[in-house]
Amino acid sequence: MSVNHPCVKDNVVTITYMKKLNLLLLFVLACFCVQAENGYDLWLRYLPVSNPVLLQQYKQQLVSPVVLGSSSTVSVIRTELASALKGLTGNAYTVSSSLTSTNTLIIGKADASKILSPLVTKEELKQLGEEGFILKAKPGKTIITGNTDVAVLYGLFHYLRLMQSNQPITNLNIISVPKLKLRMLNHWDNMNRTVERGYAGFSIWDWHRLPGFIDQRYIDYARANASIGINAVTLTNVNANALILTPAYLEKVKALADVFRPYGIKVFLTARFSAPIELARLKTADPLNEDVKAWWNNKANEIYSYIPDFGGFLVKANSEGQPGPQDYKRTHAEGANMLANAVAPHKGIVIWRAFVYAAENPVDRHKQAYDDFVPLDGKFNDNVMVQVKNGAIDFMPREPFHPLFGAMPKTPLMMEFQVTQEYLGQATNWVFLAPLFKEVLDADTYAKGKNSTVAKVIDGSLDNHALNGMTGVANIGTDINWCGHPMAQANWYALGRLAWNYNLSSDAIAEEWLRMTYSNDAAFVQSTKQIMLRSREIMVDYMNPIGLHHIMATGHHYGPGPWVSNLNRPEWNPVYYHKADSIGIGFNRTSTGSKAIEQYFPEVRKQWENIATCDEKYLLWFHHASWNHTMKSGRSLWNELCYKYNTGVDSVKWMQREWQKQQTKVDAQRFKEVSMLLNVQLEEAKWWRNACLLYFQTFSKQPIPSNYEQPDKTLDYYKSLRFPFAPGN
Ligand code: BDP
Repeated sequence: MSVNHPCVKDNVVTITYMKKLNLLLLFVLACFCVQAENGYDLWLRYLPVSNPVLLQQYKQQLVSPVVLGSSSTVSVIRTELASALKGLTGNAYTVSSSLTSTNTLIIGKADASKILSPLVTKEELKQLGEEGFILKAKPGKTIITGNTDVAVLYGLFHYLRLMQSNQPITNLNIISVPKLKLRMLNHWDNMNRTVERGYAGFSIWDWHRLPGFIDQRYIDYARANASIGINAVTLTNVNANALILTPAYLEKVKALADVFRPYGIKVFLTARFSAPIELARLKTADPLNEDVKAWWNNKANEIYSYIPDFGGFLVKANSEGQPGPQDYKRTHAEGANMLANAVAPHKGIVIWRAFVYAAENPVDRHKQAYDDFVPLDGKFNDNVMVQVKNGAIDFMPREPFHPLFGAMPKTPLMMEFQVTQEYLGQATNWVFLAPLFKEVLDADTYAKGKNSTVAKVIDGSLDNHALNGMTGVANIGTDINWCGHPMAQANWYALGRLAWNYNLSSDAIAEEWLRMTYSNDAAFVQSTKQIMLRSREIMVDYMNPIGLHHIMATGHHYGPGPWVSNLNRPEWNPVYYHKADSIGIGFNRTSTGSKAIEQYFPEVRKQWENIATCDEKYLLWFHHASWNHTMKSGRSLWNELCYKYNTGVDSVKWMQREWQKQQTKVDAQRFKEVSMLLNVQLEEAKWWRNACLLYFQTFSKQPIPSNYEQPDKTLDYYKSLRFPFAPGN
């Protein structure tokens, strides 16, 4: 339910009053249905509560709501509350702004009224910080409060979530404080509105019509983010264009920042390191050059004159052809600190990416970021965070956690996940990513003994860092349902929820998302949740089982391409990663191979370094295993590969069967869309299986066991497939 719908005009003038009314009603209903079922409303649908007992309970509590205070955020709270209550209960509530003794729902900052303060203790308020909230039931009333208006907005969304997912709202006593301070989305949006690795249409930033035209989408985007606690966004691609830093574009960025501010969202920009050369014709972008420093200082001042609460810069430097400090023989720290000095007077920060690897460097790509960054630990300014991808290669369907986590105790490390499914089926496959995110966050680095999880590294608790955060590369575009695949919205949702509280289970996240986005029907939720929870493992099976990785086709990364070996940079070729030969398959990263395993702490190393005991999820990640290597199942490696690929395909068939059972529970449009996409997913799973097994068979020289479906095309056929216009590339 977008809050500011364009209103429906009565254009039926010649018919009788009753007919007119009926028609109008139908028209409004039709509009509502179309609007409601195309996915645009995300998890903020606010559909009528169908359980009469609950509805009665809710109505009792909602008799007389009041929202205290006055700010742009308070206005947002009022509008959201009124719209949600109307949707959920069917009643139009008047949300008052002054407190009376009869108010049953009191919403506002703790200092907004003398009445609110005594209802919560000083200790509780202290615990909340700036963004935490309290939902508390007192005799005859419920309060939603926090120390800031934005905290109250978060509290409201939590309260609405309870109703949307049919939870009781009596006797509430909830204190919720975010685990991470920066909860972010990185848009890889180009200024021409294409989206790098975007599979949901074009960029939602309509640069050409900004700043004059404010698309309703910006507002609904901000609402959606606030509802899951996301409080920061970078608008532009990490492969940056310096033009975003020019006055004409800063005006546009300001317009977006103004829209987002009431929702508690700060704007960041990506900074192209060579901008002083490109925009001001300086001869150099050397971070130690005085003119360069002055240029960035002035640029920062200029940006803050437009956007006083500008978050800062996100930088990809000396990676995949991007300019950076190493072009001038300076370190990443010297580059980051120069920019950090420019934004420091304004309380801005610099987020410097650790995703670096160089074509000239013959060392295993897995090791390069660690080699570059660990020596710089302690050399970054206080307002710099280093942003590390979850794994050392690149957002694979499964990767061991990045060895940098735990290895730079003096530097706040920020987590970078990829929400857009570049390597995970793009917009045709249904894959719920919370289990992937959780697997990484829960992994133990052993940096300070047992229970030094990645989550504790990034929340700053392991090493006492004030700055901390987590980001996701956004999967959002102009598609009516925002994310391409109707089920991909769940990944945006999961990113926000886990950044708020990484202790939430994948199960809980899937359940709340399904209830709000689809239906509270218990049987539907149960079955569909199972599909979601298994979906990532299913994809690993038919795409990259047993630790295989980066065997996608070139460039667009759509579909299999394990045979690719002709790209300029060795580490861009899939053959670099699987190393299949007549003896076996897999990348030896142990002490007899690239030694990448030595970048992990000894307790972690122990889990993986012995081929006989290595967790088989990572077997081919760390070992070159022989085709006849005996797996824990008793099968040979070759037979296990055949088994995994076929299990993956069979499991997609299971997903289809389970989904078909939901037909009566789901609206027609989304049911059909998901059904069609599952058909595509099955075809793609078979394609992956057939192409990979046929190709690896040229090395193993063993048959695909006859109990499995045999490939119906030749390897040459799969090799010949081309997708020149695949999206996101
Ligand atoms: C890779 C993407 C590429 C990005 C790069 C990055 O294929 O488009 O620019 O990551 O994160 O996964 O910088």
